[in-house]
Amino acid sequence: MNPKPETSYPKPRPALGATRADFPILHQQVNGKPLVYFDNGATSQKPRSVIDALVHYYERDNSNVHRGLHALSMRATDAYEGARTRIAKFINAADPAEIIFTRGTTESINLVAHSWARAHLKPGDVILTTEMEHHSNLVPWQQAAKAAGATLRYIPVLGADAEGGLNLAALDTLLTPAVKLFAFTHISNTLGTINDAALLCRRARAVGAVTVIDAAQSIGHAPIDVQALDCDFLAFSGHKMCGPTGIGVLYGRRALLDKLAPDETGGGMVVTVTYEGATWKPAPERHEAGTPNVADAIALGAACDYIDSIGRDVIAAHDHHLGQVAMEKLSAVPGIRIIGPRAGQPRGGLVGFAFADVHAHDVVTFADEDGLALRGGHHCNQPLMRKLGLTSTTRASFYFYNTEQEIDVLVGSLHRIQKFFVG
Ligand code: C6P
Repeated sequence: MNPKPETSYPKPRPALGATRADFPILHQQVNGKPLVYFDNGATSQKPRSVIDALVHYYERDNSNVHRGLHALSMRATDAYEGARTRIAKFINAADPAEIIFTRGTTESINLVAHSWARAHLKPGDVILTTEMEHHSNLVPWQQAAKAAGATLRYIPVLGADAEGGLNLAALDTLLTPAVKLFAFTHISNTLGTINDAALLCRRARAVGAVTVIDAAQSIGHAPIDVQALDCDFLAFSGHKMCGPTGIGVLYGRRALLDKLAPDETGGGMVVTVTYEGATWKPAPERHEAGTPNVADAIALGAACDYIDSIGRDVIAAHDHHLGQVAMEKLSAVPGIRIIGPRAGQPRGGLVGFAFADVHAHDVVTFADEDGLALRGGHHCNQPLMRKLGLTSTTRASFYFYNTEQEIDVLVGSLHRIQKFFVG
């Protein structure tokens, strides 16, 4: 049995329901029923303060950054760089230059897979990852391994429903000095498993492997301190933490980022250009070619402020609480198979489940009639689905604005669906 992750949960705060007032989108009817938004794993909703930050920028400050000496350009540059500093604080990075703005988790991971892997991997080297990775933290490593003649290995998941999480005992044989890079998810988007990121980074460091944490599902859901985790890279998307789509972050240790060759080249990231060649600026500009996504970066800073006004430990406790309530109530639905950690075990705020006789797309379509927004499919986890003997699951994923009453709507809907299809 794996040791329990180093996670403790304070009591959930019932007043969190009051945050719903901050989210204009939540106050609507869908198919004549109050919207129950349980698709937060795919993308979170945006509070008024984040929407206002976007509007304010476009109404007052819109200009290109770094290149202008006029008032608007200087204001836009200050706000853009201010957002970088805010985000560095949000994950406790030692230096704002360690924050590279990208389009999201996928682009962040690809940046490392292209730039770091191209420079450091050789035939015989090993990239280690896990069997529970999203395609965005799997396919880039397959491509990098193929290009370098390296091998990609996977830490297995334990149990018929992957209820045992990662098989940490396998680390003893898999995590050898041949492993040059270890990429793993913090929270699984399909299982809800919370991996002990600090432990995994410690183990990787002992063999000299560089670590990449996919924090797509944990950012904005739990406190993240990159210095305490002692990771080399951490990737996340703004849209899953109350921020806009189209903006994300690659955190990297400054020493690594400054040595990394840029993946994209062009304006803004060069010091000198001649007809023969060019030289690169240090991080972060070195990795941000072209006009950046200024407005969304600024709004991501506003999302950090909003989330910290609630408290990420409070959000983690609420996620855990709703996860446990959902586990208990969904277990009573006839014919349901729940994947991921068992009741009582740590789990992120999501529950994935399947019915033997009802396809996930039918579940989602029927639930939509009840105002529920769920997600059905393979969740960009095809190899894991295959391993579990499934083609798809339905997923309900929560955030701090969700309530226990909404879980009752889900349970009622599932009973109705089960009765309709199975009788
Ligand atoms: N998961 C989900 O519904 P992007 O698309 O770049 O913002 O995030 C990619 C990604 C990477 N890793 C994990 C663990 C993720 O969950 C995601 C996005 C969404 O689960 C869309 S498939």
